[in-house]
Amino acid sequence: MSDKIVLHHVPGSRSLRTLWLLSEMGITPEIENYAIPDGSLRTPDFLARSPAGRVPALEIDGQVIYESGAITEYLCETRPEHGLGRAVGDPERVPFLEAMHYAETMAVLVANLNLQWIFLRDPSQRSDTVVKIDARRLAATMAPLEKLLAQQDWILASGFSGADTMLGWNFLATPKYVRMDDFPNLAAYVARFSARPGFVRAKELDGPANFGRQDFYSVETSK
Ligand SMILES: N[C@@H](CCC(=O)N[C@@H](CS)C(=O)NCC(=O)O)C(=O)O
Repeated sequence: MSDKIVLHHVPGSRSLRTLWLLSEMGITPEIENYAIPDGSLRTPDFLARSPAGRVPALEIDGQVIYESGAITEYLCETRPEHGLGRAVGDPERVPFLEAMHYAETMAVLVANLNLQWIFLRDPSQRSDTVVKIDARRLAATMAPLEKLLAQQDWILASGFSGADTMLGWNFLATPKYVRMDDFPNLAAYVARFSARPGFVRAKELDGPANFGRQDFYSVETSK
């Protein structure tokens, strides 16, 4: 079995969740970079690794895994010495699993907003109604986490875990669409995880994001 670990990655995208988790474990993968608009995620070679042409895909332990949540669970379960997962029977098992999936409840809203604001070739096709609704729905998913993080530093009360690498990445993306001033606990959480050596290392390896150059997108500011 090959020891090589290869992360198929788009800088700034959900594959940063995986890069960050690996960095927290002290693992530096080989990185294969792609870009969303240039068709590189739709080649037969890449589709053989990730059937919908999405990142992350991780080559590890002689197989390829796609879906950031599945990768997070796999890495935490197969490398328990890092203490970043919560196994069956752990009192935090349910909140851990909820975080894996809640992260995507939020991230699909970000993806829809990215599509509307950044990836549509013809901006006149953007729907003001849809982007307003999706930004409101995204803020609504942030509200319970804002409350939670008033009481604790990390997503799980017992400490930093894979739940943070899954959910934390979302708050690097949400400021494009939701004003973080309304979410001071989430802003403090971002500052807290940004200071972690594992995150700093992941950002060094990540490279500059190659999409979405504007800081904030809203119907009001685009008029
Ligand atoms: N649920 C998947 C979503 C993966 C996903 O959509 N990744 C985006 C980047 S953030 C992507 O590859 N987009 C390319 C595309 O939509 O063509 C996961 O969590 O891994």
